[in-house]
Order: sequence, then C-alpha cells, then structure tokens
Amino acid sequence: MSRNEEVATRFEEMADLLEARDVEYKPRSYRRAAENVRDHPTPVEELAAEGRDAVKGIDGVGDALAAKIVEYVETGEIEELTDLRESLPVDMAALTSVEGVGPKTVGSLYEALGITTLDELETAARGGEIREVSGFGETTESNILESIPFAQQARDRERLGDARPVAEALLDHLREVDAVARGEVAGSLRRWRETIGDVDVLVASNDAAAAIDAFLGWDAVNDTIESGTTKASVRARGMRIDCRVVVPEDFGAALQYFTGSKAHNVHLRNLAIERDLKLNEYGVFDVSGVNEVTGQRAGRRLGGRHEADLYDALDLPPIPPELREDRGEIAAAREGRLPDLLVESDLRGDLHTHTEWSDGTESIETMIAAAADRGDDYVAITDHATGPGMVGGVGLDDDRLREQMDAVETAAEDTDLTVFHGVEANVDAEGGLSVGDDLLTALDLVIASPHSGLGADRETATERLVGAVEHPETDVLGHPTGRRLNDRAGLDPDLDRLVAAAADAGTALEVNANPRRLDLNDEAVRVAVEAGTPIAVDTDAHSVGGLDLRRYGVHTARRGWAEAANVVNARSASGLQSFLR
Ligand code: DGT
Ligand code: CA
Ligand code: CA
Ligand code: ZN
Repeated sequence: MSRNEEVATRFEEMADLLEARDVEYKPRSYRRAAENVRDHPTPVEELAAEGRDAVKGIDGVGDALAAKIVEYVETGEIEELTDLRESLPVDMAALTSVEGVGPKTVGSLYEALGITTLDELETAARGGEIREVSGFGETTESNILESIPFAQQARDRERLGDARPVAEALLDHLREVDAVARGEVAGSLRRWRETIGDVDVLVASNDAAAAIDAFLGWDAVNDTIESGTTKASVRARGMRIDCRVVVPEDFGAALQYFTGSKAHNVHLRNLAIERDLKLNEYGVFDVSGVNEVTGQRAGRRLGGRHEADLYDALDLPPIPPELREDRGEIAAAREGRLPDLLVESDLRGDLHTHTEWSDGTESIETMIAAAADRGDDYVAITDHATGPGMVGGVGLDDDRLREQMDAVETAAEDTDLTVFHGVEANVDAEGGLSVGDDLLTALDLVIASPHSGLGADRETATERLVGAVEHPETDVLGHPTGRRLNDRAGLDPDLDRLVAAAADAGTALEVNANPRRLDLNDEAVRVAVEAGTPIAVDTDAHSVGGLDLRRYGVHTARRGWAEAANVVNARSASGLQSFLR
C-alpha cells in the first residue's frame, strides 16, 4: 500500500468514526481529502518532506488536514484517530458493509447495545434487541438480518493482481519438490476473475503425504487452517489457499472440476447426463451399461488424465478457463463458434504509458528502451495533461506538451521502435478535453480519461463519456469508468450507448490492465466486442515494472471474448497508424 493509500484509508476511517459520533461537516471534508490524496500522483512523503505548504497543494487539504498528513508520515500514526478508535472500538468496515448500516447506525448500536462486530450484530438482530433501540424498528431489524450473509460473503475478496503472484510463488516452490509431478492454479484464479475468494491449487503426485508436507512447509505459510491426507488449507500473505493432491491419471478431471465455475460445471454435467456420461473430479465415465438395480454406478472410464478428455467425450473443443462462466460458452463450443481469443503475444505495443514528465518514475528514453526489450514494435508516451482531477501540478500544460514533443522526437531517433507521442487528457464535466485543439491535432494519439466527478449518476456519466468518445481528436477512452477495485465503484454508464457511440466515432475503449482498475471489466468488454467497438489493451505503466501488468488486461479482454481482431494495439505499426488517422 502506498503512503497516499494509507493516509486515504485513515482519513476515511476518521470520517466514519466522526460521523458515528454525530460530528457535522468534518466527515465530509475528510472523505473529500481522502479521495484527493489517494489520486494524488506525488507520494505524500515527498510532499511532507517539502513542508506543510506542499501538502496543502492537494485539493481539499487545509492546515488541519495537512498537519495530520505530516504527523502520519513522521510518526506512522494520527493521534486523533487513535483516540477515536479507543472511544468507539468497533469493526467499522465490517459493520458498514451491511446494506442499510452506516456509521451513524454503528454509533447508535454501540451506545445502546455495545455492538462491535458483525457476529454481535447478528446475535442482537436474531434476539430482537435491535427493534428496541430508539430510532430502529422491526423492519430495520429484519433488513439487517437479511443483509448480513451477503456482507459476510462480500468481505475480503482479493484482487486478482494481489493473488496471482502469491499463487505463482507457491507453484514455483511446489514444482521444485520431487514428489510433485504437476502443479497448477485452479478456481477463479485460473479463470482470471477480477477478484478471488480463495486461491485453489492442484497438485499431481503419487505421494500425497509428501506433496501436502511440501505445501504446509512453504515458507510463506502463516498458519494451517486444516490439513488432511490429500488436501489442506493455509493462510499465507493474507490469503486463504486450498491445495488438493490427486494422482496424475486423474489430474485433468480434477483440474476441470476445481477450475469451475460451478455454473459451467453444472451445465456441462447436464450435457453429459443426456449422453449417458458421467463427469466428476476422477474422470469421465460411460454409464450407459450401468445396472441401476445392483447399484453398480462406476461405468467405464473414458479418460481424465488430460482436461481435454472431458470436453472431448462431450464432442466439444476445450473451452478456455476465462470463458467458463456459463455465459454461452458451452453453446458456442457446441456450434463451433468459440472465439479465437486474444493472446499476450498478439499485442504489438502499449498505447498508454507515463514518464517522469508527469507522474511516472522514468525518463522517456527508459520507457522506450523497456518497451523495446519486451519485443514490442511501438510504444506511445502519454503523460497527463492538466485539467480536472489533476492536482499538485502533475499534468502538463500545452507549453510543456509542446516541449515534450521535441523530447520524444529526439528519443525516437535512437530506437527501432515506432514511438507515438500522445497525451492523457482529462475529460471535463461536459465531455470536453483539457488540451487545446491545435495541440490535440498535432499529437499522434489522444487518450481521454475521466479523473474527476466519478460519483455522477448514470445519465450524466453516459453523456459525458459519449461526449469524450465523439470528440474528433479522441483515439482512446482511458479507464472508462474510473473504478478502483475493492475501493470505489466509479461511473456506471449505459454501456450499449457508449459502445455504439465509440464504434461510430472510431474511438477505442481501453481495457486498463492495472489490476486495481481492470477497466473496462470483462462484461463490458463483451458488450464492446459484440458491438464491434475497437478495444485497446494498455498498461497505463508509470514505471518499467508497470509494463508487466499487460497480462491482466489480456486475460480480462479474454473473459470478454475479445479476439486479436478487436484490439487496435494488436495491429502492426502501420495498421495502428491508419486507425489513428
Ligand atoms: P472464489 O474462490 O469464490 O473466487 O471462486 P471459485 O470458483 O474459485 O470457487 P471455490 O474456491 O469455492 O471452488 C473452486 C472450484 O471448485 C469451483 O470453481 C468449482 C468447484 N466447486 C466447488 N464447490 C463445488 C460444488 O459444490 N459443486 C461443483 N460442481 N463444483 C464445486
Ligand atoms: Ca477459489
Ligand atoms: Ca477454494
Ligand atoms: Zn494514465
């Protein structure tokens, strides 16, 4: 977590605690400041080092809040927050995750009944205690009771980008073990869902005890939740990890079963039943000759060593894990119209990168060299322009953008890569762009991104984004909704209208590969693909390492059924140039 994120989280907690104590006005200023600190491109520790005035450069941060930011950077604590927590020792995040329960409710229930956790809330609601509290009634009580299971479930799903590296480190460890023939991720992580309930890992081994020992002995394991002869669960790096061991002959069947989704598997099993076949984690079986009366149910095994055996027995081509959500993939497989999904090597370059000219960490030359090292054919340098949502002097004004044009041109002379000079312009409230028209025309590529006003209603959001894609100079709509996974919902535009407008205007919609964003998400990509709207899969890298996030964008696009033909940066440099014109 960056320092900015830490400060933002603490300010939000303060806002909740103050609101719970019926303090007026202050909660709002803390929330506003939190959002601006979170989005501020300069690390707060750098600002704090320059002094309180530099910190006050953040929108919505005055003397008092600047002092708290400096205090946090210097001491790791905010004294007022510590005091607030002591006076109201509640699990605020858990309690407010219940629909209809806000900080004020939490405050009242703590005062009246001493409720501090979700479990206590449930007990009190079941016991009919809540309806007795002044301001509450039976309806409120039963609403709370109804919403608690969802709140318990929706809590702590991990972001894909946080879980994937943990699972891969575990696989590296397991694959070193002699007893382990194969190790793969399964579950939602293998399907590349944007968030993960728990990590599922599957191991093929003829010595299950040794494989389980190796799993439990991984040095990142914090504690063992349960362990048996062929499966175990642990907590490691803040995540729950389930590991199952099967014999190599069954590995394909088990991998298919534990990859899910449950809905996909149920659909597939029904298809099997129609054909007198049976699917389970041990294989695929012909049960046509099975005698119901004697109860002899096993049938004749047709396969299971390889995952494809199961699909093959149903006369289906293998279905890529990303599609296994029961969203029409089984019918498509049956009718031979599964998409030829995008693969990472289809991408020829990144259209959205930042340098130290705005809030990136590297020089133009370094980012170009890093793109060349990856084997790309081209790269676009697209630093932030000034405008709404850009604070603290991060964005480039038109003069600086003109200066950068020369710098990019010079850097481009030393490389075989085709270098595009672009800009990430901010979309204003009316859908206009924060850069002069003459400059937009002169640049190779224009990304238009919303960075402010992300709480707007659907109609306003749609108008604004449609305005941005219809701007004659816009080439790509960057992170269209502005959401932050597990953090802020972002805009919720009318997707049918947005993708139609983008298709008509010849503007690409971005799939921002940063795993905190994944924006567009999988379902929105599918809508775009079906409308024939061009897509750009970009990393929005702010450093060399940021370029490695590409795979998350690719798999999100795959979950949206995208093919290379849908993706503008899967085109050659000259193909891209003709799109940009
Ligand atoms: P998650 O962890 O909530 O992100 O989602 P998954 O899909 O990883 O679900 P998980 O971890 O509960 O189970 C892993 C896979 O195992 C799941 O995708 C399908 C399979 N599975 C689990 N429970 C059942 C079940 O009751 N029936 C069937 N058919 N499959 C199941
Ligand atoms: Ca899982
Ligand atoms: Ca699991
Ligand atoms: Zn960007």
